Amino acid sequence: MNRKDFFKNSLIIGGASILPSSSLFAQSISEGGIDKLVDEKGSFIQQKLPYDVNFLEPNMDAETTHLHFTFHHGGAVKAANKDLQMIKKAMDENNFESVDYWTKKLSFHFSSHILHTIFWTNLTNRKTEPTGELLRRIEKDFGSYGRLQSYIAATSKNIDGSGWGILGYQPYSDSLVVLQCENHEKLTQWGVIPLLVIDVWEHAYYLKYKNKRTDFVDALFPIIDWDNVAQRLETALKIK
Ligand code: MN3
Repeated sequence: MNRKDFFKNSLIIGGASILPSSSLFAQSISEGGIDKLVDEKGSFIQQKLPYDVNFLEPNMDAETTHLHFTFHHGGAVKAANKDLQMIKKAMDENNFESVDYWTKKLSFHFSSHILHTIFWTNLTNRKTEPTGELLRRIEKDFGSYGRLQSYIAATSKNIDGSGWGILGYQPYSDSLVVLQCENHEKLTQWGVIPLLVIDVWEHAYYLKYKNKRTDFVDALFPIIDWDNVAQRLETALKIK
């Protein structure tokens, strides 16, 4: 290879290393961002909270943020690793008697890990609003930003038991959708990529808001980081 070809090939390799658009999701979850949920060995890991525990005061109090992140999110990560080990053990020992139990648990715990990770990045202490492509799609799919807010608020407040209100991008219909997720993993539509998630498990609000889930959901709207939601949509559209 002569010098000219060498540089030409290097350029192609260099270009490839920037990653085609289909790999943007892989890039965002692998390069040290908070969405990196798994280490090189395939074990689940929890990144640091992207801000101090008092960053979301007064809407979300420091003690709740600390307990929620450390014990509820952190506990799900530990449990997901155990589920994974138990599935591996069952396969190694060729004993599938209780593998369905661990498979269900893994779905529950890993979904918790995914949603909590997104949840922390969806919140901020400054006022933001949807703009650009996100706003255009909100208006196309829900009529207006106000109508989406009403829709996702009602969906979140009225979940039976524990769960999440979710705004996601559905690639199969190329549209934004609202989901009412029970626990961490139920009532999804296959393929949906979560963009904005609202945790309405009691552990998210009981210290400050007691039994008033409605007040908590209303208090979350002013601290939603719509810039983060917009970035997540941009990535989701590139994956598609
Ligand atoms: Mn939670």
